[in-house]
Amino acid sequence: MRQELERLKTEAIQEIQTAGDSGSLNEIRVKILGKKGTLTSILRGMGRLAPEERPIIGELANRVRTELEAALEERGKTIALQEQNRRLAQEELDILLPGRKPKLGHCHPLQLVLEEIEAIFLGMGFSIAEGPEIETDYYNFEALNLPKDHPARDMQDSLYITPEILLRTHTSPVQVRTMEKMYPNPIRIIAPGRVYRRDSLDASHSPMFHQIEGLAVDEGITFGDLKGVLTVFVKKLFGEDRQVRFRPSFFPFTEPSAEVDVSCSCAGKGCRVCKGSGWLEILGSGSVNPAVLKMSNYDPERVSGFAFGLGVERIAMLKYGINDIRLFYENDLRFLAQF
Ligand code: 2NM
Repeated sequence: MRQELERLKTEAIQEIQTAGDSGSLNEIRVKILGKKGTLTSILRGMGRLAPEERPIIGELANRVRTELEAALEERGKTIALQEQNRRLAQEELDILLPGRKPKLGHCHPLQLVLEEIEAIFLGMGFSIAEGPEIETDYYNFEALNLPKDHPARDMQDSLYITPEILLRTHTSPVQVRTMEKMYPNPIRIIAPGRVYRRDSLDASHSPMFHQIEGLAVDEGITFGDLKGVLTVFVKKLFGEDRQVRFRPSFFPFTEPSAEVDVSCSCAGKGCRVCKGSGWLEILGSGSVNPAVLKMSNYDPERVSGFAFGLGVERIAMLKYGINDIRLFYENDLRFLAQF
């Protein structure tokens, strides 16, 4: 039995030291030390030994078990290290690989156009004025020479909250409020902001859109000042090579009134945007109607003024070749990321 144990030890150590991976090492452990293993089956023969031999063989068997366990542990460590080295060599982790760049946010196209227009007028000495989006009938219509029975204030076109309160249909009420506040001083302001009309959303209409209106009031202001300021504005916005055209028109709050066109980028050859006319309509304007000045306390015999209004969406659509106003409000990044 002593010999059997010694042979088992020699053979097992040999086997352990040649085991190539953790799987086969574990198989060896089970084969020798397991419940049905070689060592266990040898010890089962202890009963046949003489009583004085049992403690000696018992002690030897324990030593063999301890040595084999130590050999298994040692080989296990070596194999684990080898396996880790093999894995690391295969993985090829490139720690110098650049990271993924996060996408930077940027301005909405309407904000870009709004800021561009504001910068041009600030450069000509105008200030920015703001006012409420919920207005009274007086500021939105009455003070702008649009009395109750005027066809231009058709209930069908405005969003009323009560018979006297509505969502502003233009930013002109801001200019009326500024005239009240500034009287009797001269005024040079632009009023940007949201305005509301009772329209259904389609490719060219939205119930909410953005306007910028301008107002200058002072002694000696002429229609020539209006033409000069708006010509500079249009050329700065669309390019010095573009032509500007003033076309007679009518607004209740200005007299005389003019619509302003810019020459189309097709240079008159005719395209879909200008519908072959060679001109794009971009704003309305005029000399402030003396009745409007009078309602805000200014004396039309002492001062005069000019005013204008434009739609920010319309300008942005012309500038960037956008054919559907709804694109501004859908927050589709495939659209927004292009500006
Ligand atoms: C326009 C066209 C022409 C305008 C007039 C006034 C005010 F308050 F001075 F009377 N504000 N805005 C005006 C004039 C607006 O929009 C197409």
